[in-house]
Amino acid sequence: KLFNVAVVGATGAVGEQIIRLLEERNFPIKELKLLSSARSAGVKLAFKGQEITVQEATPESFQGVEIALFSAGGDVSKALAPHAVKAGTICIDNTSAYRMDPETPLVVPEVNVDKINEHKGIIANPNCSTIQMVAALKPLYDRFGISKIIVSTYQAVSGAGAKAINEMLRQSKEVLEGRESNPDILPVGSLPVKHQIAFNAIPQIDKFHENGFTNEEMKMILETKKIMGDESIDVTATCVRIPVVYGHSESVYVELKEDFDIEEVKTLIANAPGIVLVDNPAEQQYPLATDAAGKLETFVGRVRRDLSNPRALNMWIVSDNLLKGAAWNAVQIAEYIAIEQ
Ligand code: 11C
Repeated sequence: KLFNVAVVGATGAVGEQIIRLLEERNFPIKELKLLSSARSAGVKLAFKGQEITVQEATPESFQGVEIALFSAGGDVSKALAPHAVKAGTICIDNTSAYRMDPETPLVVPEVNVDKINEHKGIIANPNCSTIQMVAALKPLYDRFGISKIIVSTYQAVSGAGAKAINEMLRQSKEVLEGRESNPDILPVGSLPVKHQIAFNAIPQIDKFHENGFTNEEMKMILETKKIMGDESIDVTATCVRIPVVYGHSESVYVELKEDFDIEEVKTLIANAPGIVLVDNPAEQQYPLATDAAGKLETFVGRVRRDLSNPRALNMWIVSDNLLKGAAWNAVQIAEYIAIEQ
């Protein structure tokens, strides 16, 4: 069966990757509709040797569309996804708009693919830093159970969009040339205070909640429990922006519920779907953002038993935040829907 597919946010960093993956994976498409804000409408984008003109996304855009992939920001999803659902479209939403809605499945196919069929029109794609962590921890959860996760992230500027990439590159040049650098976007475009990202580490991704955690940290905490389907897992997170373009890295401490053999843990990780174990300290081999960039998999290394808690592990998890963290996870969900129909 071939599908009428729409990409909402087609000209954005994630939209661009979605279109490339739909082409590379030879997704069964009858017609591809590319949608964006009025500002980007009229732009022509290539798909399988054809030029497709981007149209403005409106509530009427979804007539006849069977699958829509949204990545144009939470406000656009909130405004348009209900119209798409009314038109009979299955929406895969890359934004945070519906993730914690109890009616909406939050899916990482390697973890909870069975939830896809419970959708009521919308399937939410989790936050990038959450996806790679739960994908890597799932085999350990299934075998030993997990009681606690402490994660610190080292997140790429591409997570904050193309403008943040440009800002980091511009500032790096300014600093190297001894000029003053004027932060403009990071840490949060809509907040008044800005910080230099070049040659720096900023412990703020998204706005602060009253509890002292940032929104990115709260996403990691709440989404992990929902995807794993286990509210009893204690999760705490510190999310940090670093001057890397593509690929989020994470230092993860995880307490298991049962005793484990470290070699079995490594084997479980190495055999898990979508995960590559890169763990050879003798040869200085471990996951690097520069190696993960452009790849679909999640890379895990530095796997070691904790020294103070023998039931705990430490590890390093890296993945391309625009691919497994966004576009690829969404296209994977679309592939499951296509197979089911
Ligand atoms: C970042 N994780 O790296 C964010 C970007 O909820 O989908 C993704 C925001 C989201 O800044």
